[in-house]
Amino acid sequence: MGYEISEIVKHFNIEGEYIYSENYGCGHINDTYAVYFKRESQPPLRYIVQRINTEIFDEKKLMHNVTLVTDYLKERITAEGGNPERNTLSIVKTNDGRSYFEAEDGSCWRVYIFIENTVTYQSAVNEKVFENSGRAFGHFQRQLSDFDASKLYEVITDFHNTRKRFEDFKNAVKADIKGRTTEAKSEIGFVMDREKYCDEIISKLGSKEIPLRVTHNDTKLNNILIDPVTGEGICIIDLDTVMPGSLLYDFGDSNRFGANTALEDETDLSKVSFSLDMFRAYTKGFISEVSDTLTDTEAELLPFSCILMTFEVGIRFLTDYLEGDTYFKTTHAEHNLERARNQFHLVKDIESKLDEMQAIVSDLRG
Ligand code: ADP
Ligand code: GN1
Ligand code: MG
Repeated sequence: MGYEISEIVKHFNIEGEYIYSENYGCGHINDTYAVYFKRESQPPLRYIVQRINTEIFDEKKLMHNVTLVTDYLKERITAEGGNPERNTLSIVKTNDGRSYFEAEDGSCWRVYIFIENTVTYQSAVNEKVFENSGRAFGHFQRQLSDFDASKLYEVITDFHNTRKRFEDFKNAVKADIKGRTTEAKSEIGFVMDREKYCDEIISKLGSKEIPLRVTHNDTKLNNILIDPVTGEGICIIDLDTVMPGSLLYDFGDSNRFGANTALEDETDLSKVSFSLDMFRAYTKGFISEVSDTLTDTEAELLPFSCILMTFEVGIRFLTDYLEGDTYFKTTHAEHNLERARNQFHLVKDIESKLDEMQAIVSDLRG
């Protein structure tokens, strides 16, 4: 590390005196710290300090988007009678009024107000919490329904273009730069056998059979802050990938993560399955917020979206494994391969449950 958090935070408009910082959260992309500050005759205050992953993001475009989205959401939240300080992220500006700071070594930093008295879960602890997360992501979708998407940069091109992800994967197999294809033979075969999935949603967006909306695009359960007492969703965070997309991406990705009966990197695959009870809970919460605008074609594709998003992330983990683990944070050499195996196991389970999932959707839509 060529930087000291105590030095970085001096460039931001933060009240109080630096005490200490600690690594925070379980995100796969940015480096996140909770940083504590002492104030006169008041309790200490903490902030979220993040080193932006500039391998993945253009910091300028990223923070342009996050600023626009949070400003917009604050207005909406105020109009709804919510709390704009707690119900969306608040960017702490630098001393010269910018949304991020670029250090001499080229690292880029941003600071958010720490939203206290909330928790993030790494798995769905109960159906109520997961239903509430569905409601919160559905509500987020509604809040952004009138947002002018043309103002946003596409910060990661083709983020949920599964066809493009598949082509990148095939190139990685062909190049085999780390000599890892032998180890991943059966997973590679799994992906090749399911190529047909790739175009299902992207082609319907292209033909306008399903509407393009402004979506979150990374709706994991740990990207929502939850009230630990009531279990209600307080704030949708990780707004880095808010871009035009399909509501199906958000729905499918939440279930990929939260309806998995195990963690995303569980290696004991006998623990990995798709919980229909969790799926029902999430769907109930989500539909309660989006039912006015959800089209019949979208509704029909809700179950399939869970397959597609699980398949897509599995492809991304596998591609990253083949390319030498340059994208997702990993803790050990096989980590991405293990994650891919886990996701593909889940894909198979969802495939066997599609009819039941469709019946749940029909039941909840009434
Ligand atoms: P990444 O992009 O790496 O996933 P996130 O922005 O999701 O990073 O942040 C990682 C974790 O930090 C979150 O899962 C959450 O636990 C915590 N976190 C992020 N922002 C805040 C905030 N404003 N207040 C409290 N906790 C936060
Ligand atoms: C990353 O940033 P984080 O950890 O919330 C990734 C998602 C993947 C997810 C898999 C910008 O999410 O697309 O679905 O890991 N985010 C980005 O856990 O690539
Ligand atoms: Mg995150």
